[in-house]
Amino acid sequence: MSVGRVFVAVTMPDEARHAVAHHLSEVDSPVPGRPVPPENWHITLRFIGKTESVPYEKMLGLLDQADLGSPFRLRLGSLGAFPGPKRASVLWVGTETGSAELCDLAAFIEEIVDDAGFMPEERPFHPHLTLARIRPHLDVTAYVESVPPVPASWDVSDIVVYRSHWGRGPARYEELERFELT
Ligand code: 2AM
Repeated sequence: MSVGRVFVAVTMPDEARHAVAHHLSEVDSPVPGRPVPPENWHITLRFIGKTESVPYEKMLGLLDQADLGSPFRLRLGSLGAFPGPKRASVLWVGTETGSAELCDLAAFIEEIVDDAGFMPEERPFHPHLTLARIRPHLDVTAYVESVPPVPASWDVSDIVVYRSHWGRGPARYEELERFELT
């Protein structure tokens, strides 16, 4: 049985969403491309994609037993773009503090996901919060350079397994499970 399209992410409190939204609203030009609505902002640790229930349940069991490490402080930082600001398809905000912890967490979750039977992720992990998706690609160098580092921080004390629902308009992310960092 299919569980749907699944990913594991770090979420953020509403105050941090407001802080980022307010910061961006003070910039002279609008966010380029198709902005992700603030309620959908998150930092993906592992995108899994279409998922069957057997490896999914195994992954949940492994996450439940795992020591995910201690809570840590995350501070957002400067803007950037994939594959690069000159030809951007994804505009993001990076992390100033907590990057190493996010990388450790992503590597740990990768092991769990692989043990559960999913295909390994080949692409390197870059912690980022996607602000906009851009089609066709645009040069966002001027925009990225015009935005001062984002003054938002919060304590990461859990990770969330989401299911994404696509239709008309923005995606909807449904929280399926939450696992605490202790
Ligand atoms: P992104 O923010 O960099 O686009 C839900 O779609 C989350 O999974 C998004 O945060 C997205 O990252 C991430 N993701 C990673 N690989 C993906 C893929 N191939 N298709 C869709 N989303 C992907």
